[in-house]
Amino acid sequence: MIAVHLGDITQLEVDVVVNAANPSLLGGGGVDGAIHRAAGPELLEACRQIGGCPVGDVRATDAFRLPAKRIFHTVGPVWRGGSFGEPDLLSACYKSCLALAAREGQSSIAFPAISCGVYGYPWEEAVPLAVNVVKTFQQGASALDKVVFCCFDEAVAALYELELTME
Ligand code: AR6
Repeated sequence: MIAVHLGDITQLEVDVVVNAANPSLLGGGGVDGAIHRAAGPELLEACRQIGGCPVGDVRATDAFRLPAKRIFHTVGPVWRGGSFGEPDLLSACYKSCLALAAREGQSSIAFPAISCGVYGYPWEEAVPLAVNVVKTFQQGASALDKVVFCCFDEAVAALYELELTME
């Protein structure tokens, strides 16, 4: 199933919480800052040991003080107008998180609206892209039976709901 949740991703009781990180993995503002604050300082140490992550890829850590089991740190593209490969890179974020969750045998995952804050990706474009990638992934077999789109903004949540009702 695919669900939409309006609220704070750090509170969700899912197997995997996805973080919208930057290539250093050393924390920042937005959802990244909220996840680091809620998980505690051990998260920064775990991220430091990983040593970074390219745009479109994912790195996993424990979730420390979050109710989740794992945090998947993915790095979305910075929006530069849309003709610099941004859609492919944003798709790659969702795909790499879903594939890793499947490899780990996780059954639930929550995504924030990757790149839609500081990185400036228009959410009107990012939301349909995210929904399409997840729907396509769910046509294959995996243990992942719940995907949550978690957002802070009612308009973004409403667009997710709308996209989910469309074929
Ligand atoms: N729960 C759910 N969604 C949230 C939360 C939360 N606690 N906090 C923010 N959002 P952003 P980006 C939403 O800026 O655009 C960081 O500094 C927010 O409303 O967090 O990928 C990193 O270190 C927005 O819709 O991520 C990078 O440098 C969405 O999460 C950079 O920001 C993503 O906004 C990444 O920028």
